[in-house]
Amino acid sequence: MNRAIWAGLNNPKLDIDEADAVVLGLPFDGAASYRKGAAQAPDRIRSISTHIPPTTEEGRLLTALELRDLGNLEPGTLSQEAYFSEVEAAAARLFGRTCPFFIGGDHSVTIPLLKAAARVFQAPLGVIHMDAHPDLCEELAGNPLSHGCTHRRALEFPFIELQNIYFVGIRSFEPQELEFLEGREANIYTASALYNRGVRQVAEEICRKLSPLRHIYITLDIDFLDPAAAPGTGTPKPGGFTTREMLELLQIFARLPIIGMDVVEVSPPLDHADITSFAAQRAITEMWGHLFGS
Ligand SMILES: [Mn+2]
Repeated sequence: MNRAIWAGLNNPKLDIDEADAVVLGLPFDGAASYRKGAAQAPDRIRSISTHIPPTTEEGRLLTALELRDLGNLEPGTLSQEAYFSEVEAAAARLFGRTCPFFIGGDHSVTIPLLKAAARVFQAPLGVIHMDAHPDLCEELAGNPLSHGCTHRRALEFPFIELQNIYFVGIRSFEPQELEFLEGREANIYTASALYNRGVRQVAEEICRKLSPLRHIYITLDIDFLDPAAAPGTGTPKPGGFTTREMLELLQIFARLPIIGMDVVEVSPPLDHADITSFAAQRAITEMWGHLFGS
């Protein structure tokens, strides 16, 4: 791995136990239901990260950050099930030792990541899901491991409960998701609710509600953003958020005990001027500033 990536912060020789944060690319887009390309995101986001300064938007220095980019875990010719076993094993070697940042791939890659986190910590996991879609389908296009099924699968794992998942920015439902949600109490913050109540107020409320939990994972589907701010994604939904609003939310969520984060669904071939890759890079590096900056 190239040292120049991530503003020159990447230290390829760093021991994982010494790292504040690690990056692992998961270039898999075999479970995207509409348009693919997310497999190219890890390399594209790394590539644009060579030119940024090692500072945050608020002028915090990132130079003390102990960071190692572990490269990509390539799916090769593996089946989705076999690849996910490898992703789970790789993630289980990282959780608890460092703070892993995973770059998808489509949103299905979060399934083995949540499974690994629950297995490692053996405690109720809080999940903040920033996305246009709730990803609560039983199956989509015949695939129970579709990117639209992430949390239906996650709910099958121990330590992951619907009441501890916070769905933020939702503005698209499959009929089967509405059926699933009927009669269940889910923490759905629709895009309209978020817009009308204000992102900071909603984020504060989520932090309060998640405060009893010691392990919080953030999964950021870049289609949380409006297509104007993130056109390069497989299933864009107009009516979303600005990059500013995303960063405000992340700033508040960073007060929680974050055990890891992923950014998924960036599709460089569908992007324009790398806007979407830059948004993803910004989410990651600003989060480093909140968690580890000086
Ligand atoms: Mn998603």
